[in-house]
Formats: sequence, structure tokens, C-alpha cells
Amino acid sequence: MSVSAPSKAELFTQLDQQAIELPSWAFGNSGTRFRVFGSPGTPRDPFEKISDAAQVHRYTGIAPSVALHIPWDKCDYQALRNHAEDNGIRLGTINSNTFQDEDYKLGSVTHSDDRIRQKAIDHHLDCIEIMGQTGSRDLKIWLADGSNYPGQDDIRGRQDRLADSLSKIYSQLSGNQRLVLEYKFFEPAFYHTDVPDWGTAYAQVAALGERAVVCLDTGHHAPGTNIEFIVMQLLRLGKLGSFDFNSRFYADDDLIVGAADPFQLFRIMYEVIRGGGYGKDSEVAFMLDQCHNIEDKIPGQMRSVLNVQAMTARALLVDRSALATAQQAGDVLLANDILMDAFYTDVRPLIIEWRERHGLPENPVSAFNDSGYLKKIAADRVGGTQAGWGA
Ligand code: RM4
Ligand code: MN
Repeated sequence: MSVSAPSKAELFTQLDQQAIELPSWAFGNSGTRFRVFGSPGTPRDPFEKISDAAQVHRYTGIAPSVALHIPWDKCDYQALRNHAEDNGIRLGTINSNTFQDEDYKLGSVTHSDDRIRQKAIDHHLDCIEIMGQTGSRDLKIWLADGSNYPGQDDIRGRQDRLADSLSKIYSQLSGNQRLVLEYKFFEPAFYHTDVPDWGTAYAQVAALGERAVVCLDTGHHAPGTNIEFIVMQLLRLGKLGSFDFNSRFYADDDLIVGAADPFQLFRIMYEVIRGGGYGKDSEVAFMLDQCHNIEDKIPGQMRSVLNVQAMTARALLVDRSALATAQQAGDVLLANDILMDAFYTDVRPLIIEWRERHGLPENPVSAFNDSGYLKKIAADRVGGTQAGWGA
């Protein structure tokens, strides 16, 4: 059955179902290989990161959870969970980290040394234990594993060891927990990466079982890649687990999502909706994976979630029944027009009305800026070490 453009009431009901998870690391100082610029009031521990993330939800209404990175966010997890709940949000995905330890120079879960491979597996088992305490559903794995020179290592042997390590990790999940494998085409390894693309991630998770799925980070593809095609294919195969949203101009730039190419974000959201990946019956998780190097972090995160909301609203407006008719008739230009018509719709007044109905400010970013929160944390958070990349 085809679906036509939703009425305003239907659109609002759909927008009510939006939930975007924030990355704890977006609130710390982070950046490029060059200078990491600090800002006053930057969190000094995971609790302060959660307080800042709660501000994003308070003003936008669509960012109810925060992803943690282990060991960056190592702390008393029960206390952190209570702190999140006291602030009206919850803890989300647990991200493992096997890219900052001396032992992992030549690989982690793919390493040929049994001791190092076991150490990397054990780290994931610790993460699963943490998930029990935080109440998290997803264990997200991104690996820096790869090689820099042809012949440096046996790329097939590494793939076999990857499969073996992942199955050991997967076997420890319980209930509705999921293993989410993220791919990235290059960096830090430059010759080959062990999980470079969606096909490899798919092959690895398909071998594990139903609760193993793929994470699509929008910054992890070669320039010109048709990302919405990958979205369609993973949804079609039932293996799209989650998104890491960000924008790129060149490599893995981790900029505000929708900043570089809002049209691409629209196309992605259209395929998500068309493929059943949006709404209460879907398990697809929508997360941000971003770094704010020169802009204020809290409003930077707000801008990101608002960009996702705006492109979701436009994608929801596509008249899918008219589109299907035009496609079936082979009317190339009309079909394209129908899609573009939704993309060109100014949804700002609609979203302002949606916010009004939820008691949210008309302009979340300026309401936050007027609240004095940034001034307050700059004054309060003195002393200690600011959290940063690797904190
Ligand atoms: C990686 C990858 C992961 C994120 C880390 C911080 O490039 O995108 O999702 O956890 O960066
Ligand atoms: Mn990512």
C-alpha cells in the first residue's frame, strides 16, 4: 500500500517519535591532529558531560539519551545513571575503545598475538558488564585495526580472527542487547582497514546472528558515495542497526550533521522512512558522532539535532503515493519533482508549532544562549582537568 503526504496531525505524531542520541565525547575538548582548543566550562568528568547533554534535550525535546565511550567515561555507572535520570535523560549506547592502547599498535581483535586479542575481547566483555549497570541496549564497536603497507600482514587471517573475536563477544550478550559493528574506509590505517565498508560489516554481523547489526557513520565513506543506497540495502536486509550522524567535506570531518549537505541528510531520512527504519516499531538508533572544535559544544549539539529534525520533517512530507505512481509511469521528471518538492518545503513554521505544543521554546539555541548556562559553567567549573579526546 502506498502512503500519501501526511496531514499536519500525522506529521506531528511522527515528529513525536524522534529520538537522537548524543555522544558524551562531543561535550569534551576534542579536535584534529593539530591544536585542540579548550573552552571555559568544558566538563571535567562524565557527570558534567551528562548535565550538558541534558540541556540539549531540555531545549529541543528530541535528545533523550547519551552514548558513553569506555574508558573515557569510566566512573560509578549506577551514580551516573541516577544523575542522567535526575536530569530527565538516560544513558544509551556503550562504545568500546581499542584504539588508544600501546598494545594495539598492530591491531586489537584481529591481532595475531593471542594475549593482545584476548585483552581486546575482555575489554568488550567489560563493556557488556557496564551495559548491565547503565541499562544500555547497544554495544557499538569501531575498530582502528588495519595495516599501512601491502604485505605488512595477512589480510585474510585478520578477517578470520575478527570473526572469531566477534563471536566470543556476541555470545556474552543477553536479553535484547545488540552488537553494532561500525565500518570506516580508512584512517588510522591507510593501506587496508579490517572493517572498511558496509559489505564487510554486513558479512561479519550476518555470521553472528540476529542481534548483530551494522552502524552507518555518515562520515565514513569515500567522497561521492551514495549513502542512501547503503541505507536502503541495510534496511532491506534487516541489518541497519544505527547511525552515527555527522558532516564531512573531505575525510572523517565530524562536523555538525546537515551542515555540509542537508540534501544528503534529507535523502538518507527519506530512505529510512521508506524502508521502515523510523518510528516506534523500528530498532534503528539515531546517534550523533561529532566533535566541536571551534564552536560552543552545547549549541553545536543543538544545531545538529535540529538539522536532523528538519530533514526528517521534509522527508516525511514526501507524497509517497504520488511518487510511486510517477515511478510506475516512468515519469522521470515528475518523480524527481515530487521528491524535490518535499525537500524544498520550508518546515520551520511547522516545527515551531510542534515546539509550541510541547512547551518548548520557539528557538532552542537562542533560548539556551539567553539562559546563562554557559556563563554559569564557565564560573563554576574551575580547577580539575577538562575532559578531552582520550580523557
Ligand atoms: C571513530 C568512530 C567511532 C567513535 C570514535 C570516537 O572514528 O566514528 O564511532 O566512537 O571515532
Ligand atoms: Mn562513528
